Amino acid sequence: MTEATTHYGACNLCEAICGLEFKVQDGKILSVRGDDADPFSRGHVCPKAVALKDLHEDPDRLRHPVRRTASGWERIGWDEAYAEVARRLHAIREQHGSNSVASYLGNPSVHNYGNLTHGQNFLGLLKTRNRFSATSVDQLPHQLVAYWMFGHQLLLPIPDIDRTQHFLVLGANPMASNGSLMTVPDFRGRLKELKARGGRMIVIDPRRTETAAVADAHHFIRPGTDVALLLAMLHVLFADDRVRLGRLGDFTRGLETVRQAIVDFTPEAAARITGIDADTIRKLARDFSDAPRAVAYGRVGLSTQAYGSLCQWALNLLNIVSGNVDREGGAMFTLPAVDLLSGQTNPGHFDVWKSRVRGLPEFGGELPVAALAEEILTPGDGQVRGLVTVAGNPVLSTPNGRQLEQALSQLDFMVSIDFYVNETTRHAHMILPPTCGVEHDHYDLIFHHLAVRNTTRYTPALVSPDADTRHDWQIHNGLARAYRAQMESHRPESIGMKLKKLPGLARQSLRPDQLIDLGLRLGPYGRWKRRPERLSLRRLKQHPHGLDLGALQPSLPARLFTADNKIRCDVPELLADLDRARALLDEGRSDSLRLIGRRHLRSNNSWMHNAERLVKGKGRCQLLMHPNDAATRGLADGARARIASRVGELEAEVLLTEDMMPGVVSLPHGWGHSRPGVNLRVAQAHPGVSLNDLTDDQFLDPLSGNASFSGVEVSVESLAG
Ligand SMILES: Nc1nc2c(c(=O)[nH]1)N[C@H]1C(S)=C(S)[C@@H](COP(=O)(O)OP(=O)(O)OC[C@H]3O[C@@H](n4cnc5c(=O)[nH]c(N)nc54)[C@H](O)[C@@H]3O)O[C@H]1N2
Ligand SMILES: Nc1nc2c(c(=O)[nH]1)N[C@H]1C(S)=C(S)[C@@H](COP(=O)(O)OP(=O)(O)OC[C@H]3O[C@@H](n4cnc5c(=O)[nH]c(N)nc54)[C@H](O)[C@@H]3O)O[C@H]1N2
Ligand code: SF4
Ligand SMILES: [Mo]
Repeated sequence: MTEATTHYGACNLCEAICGLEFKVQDGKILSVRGDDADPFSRGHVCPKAVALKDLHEDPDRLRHPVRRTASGWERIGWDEAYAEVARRLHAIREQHGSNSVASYLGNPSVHNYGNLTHGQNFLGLLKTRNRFSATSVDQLPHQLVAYWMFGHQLLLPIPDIDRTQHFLVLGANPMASNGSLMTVPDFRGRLKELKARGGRMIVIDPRRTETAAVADAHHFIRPGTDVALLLAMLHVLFADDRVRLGRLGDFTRGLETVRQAIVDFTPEAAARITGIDADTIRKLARDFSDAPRAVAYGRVGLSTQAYGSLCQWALNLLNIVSGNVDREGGAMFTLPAVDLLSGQTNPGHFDVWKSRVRGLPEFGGELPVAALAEEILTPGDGQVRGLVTVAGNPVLSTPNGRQLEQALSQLDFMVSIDFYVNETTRHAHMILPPTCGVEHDHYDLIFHHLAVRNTTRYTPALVSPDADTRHDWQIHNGLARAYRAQMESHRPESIGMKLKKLPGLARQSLRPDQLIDLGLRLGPYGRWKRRPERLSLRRLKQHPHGLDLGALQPSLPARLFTADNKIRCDVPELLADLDRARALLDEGRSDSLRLIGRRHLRSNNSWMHNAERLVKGKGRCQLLMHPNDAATRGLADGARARIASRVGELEAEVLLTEDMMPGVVSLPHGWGHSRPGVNLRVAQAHPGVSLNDLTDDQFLDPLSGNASFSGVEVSVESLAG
């Protein structure tokens, strides 16, 4: 037995990227705790961190490639697996055209940098228009609006929470989620500091959430009506002559057009549908405008709704009109050590092609995932027959999961890069398991871009991988090699073509950490920029707790990517979409029950329910409902109810609480593990039901194609009666 050793690294489970301290002995993780010396997370952790150990030890985790056979999953070798995937997908493409193979990238692909650096090596060869990801059930409106207003889909405004005095939060619950598009380890601690310096937090949410509970004020809002609230607040700022652009005035255009376009969005009109009275709306606007430093922030509850893009636009406008963009304590932009915005990344493009069946627009080369099932189920030229999924579980996480499940079962060939046989991957013909979080090194390519301070940190692998697993990036490279061999055997390439492809191939031969080293050296704090930090990977490794690069700094207009280097407020697509929001004002309030989701600190989307320590105790998949709504339906606390929507129905226990707005019910997503063929023994013992068996693949933000999870119309009835 060797002595226990201590190691440091960042947790890659959620966007907070907390620093962790691990004790390891003989390849076994003895303990996991917060790293007090991490200058960013300051020792913060949540209960999920220890699940990194559970994940590593999980007997249900796949540790070698498997092929589905009539009698179950059969172990195969890697080379055989790569060759078969390449042969099957290539054959489908040869016969049915390039769009007949689709791909879906799930959320953890962003939390594991090898997927970002190497993911396109194979997927890029497929040259399909049918590319999907979790983006379109999440932050697509943020990226689309950033592309339109600031010129780049990744130039996202981040709340400067450490210096603001007024934090307006819509549709986010950072006390449970630990923050999103706002990498903010220790949210609770930072909020305490905000309050200690006299700042305030105001929360707008149809549920009195964990975050609302610690806010200075909370207002219920009818799901899906935030667009009216935000535009009415803007209306007030215009009407009161409170536009204070400050230095933004030099590089902001189109505000006058906006002012004229939103004149109908009065506080009175908004009050009718939001459930927030007109005086409160005026006060919300004036308090925001009076604060010396303020920032409005909206996340999943604001983007996954039928007006998601308009909401993100109106939110940015509120920050702009009050002079709070690119200013201390407002909405700022990061300057990360590996800067994806300088050169290599796609700033975005919109509606260059459309989905075949419904005509939904692409954004940045991806189509909305709500269209995936119909692309598989609808016959015709370009029908999807092959699918590659990477780190995703769309059966549980995209709208109308039952329909998608049916579609997956009809595919000619499906391969999943994943270490679990879950509700999605059980449909695959082959599963290729990558290493888990503690077995590979890591650098947060994305989350340093979204952080409330400029920081950088490299995480070495903690333990050696199992002999027969591969890193995600190695799997992508293995598939790329095999696929290229297939292409070559069908259509040999000329020497000239081969020479042309050399630079790409050279890039593929580098490991992720070598690419990060290059990115650090070339980056804004890099060795090659002659910066005092002189960052390279070697230098960064001398800081095992990470390196703080300072508070966010004003960076506009230089950092803008728009053609005229100005912030664009009068985006034609968004102005045109206002007609739809006006129709909402005219509709008035509907009396039907509206469904929303929720997150729990001990859960992480669909995939961490196989860790006993996270799921034990009372189940968490209940329907939350206001007592008045329950009384009219004859439902007592704890009763079982049938919940039905246009697309499906399910049964759940109801939990009565005044924390719900009357007329709104809530069910968490990511549950529903009782489907046959799943191999997650702990999760199957706590299965719950899937919220996305009720959400609707036809209910979207039609402008972006993002799923609308908030405000799905449902009926709830007692099962007893
Ligand atoms: N109704 C409703 N639906 C929602 C949401 C909601 O609020 N309400 N939220 C949406 C949001 S924000 C998101 S991001 C999506 C998430 O949706 P998805 O990304 O589709 O689902 P996850 O549950 O994150 O699935 C993660 C999968 O990745 C695998 N995995 C984990 N780590 C790795 C790794 O390192 N490599 C590989 N190859 N695989 C790995 C896991 O085993 C699991 O199968 O769900 C969305 N769905
Ligand atoms: N513990 C845990 N942490 C997570 C995750 C997890 O599953 N579990 N998932 C991670 C991922 S992928 C993401 S994207 C982030 C998400 O991070 P958040 O956006 O902070 O997470 P949610 O809890 O979904 O917060 C959305 C809030 O919007 C509210 N809401 C719903 N509809 C509306 C509406 O119409 N208007 C308004 N104003 N509010 C509405 C909901 O009640 C909810 O409180 O969390 C990440 N962190
Ligand atoms: S808050 Fe997120 S990053 Fe921090 S320990 Fe929990 S899961 Fe990991
Ligand atoms: Mo997400």
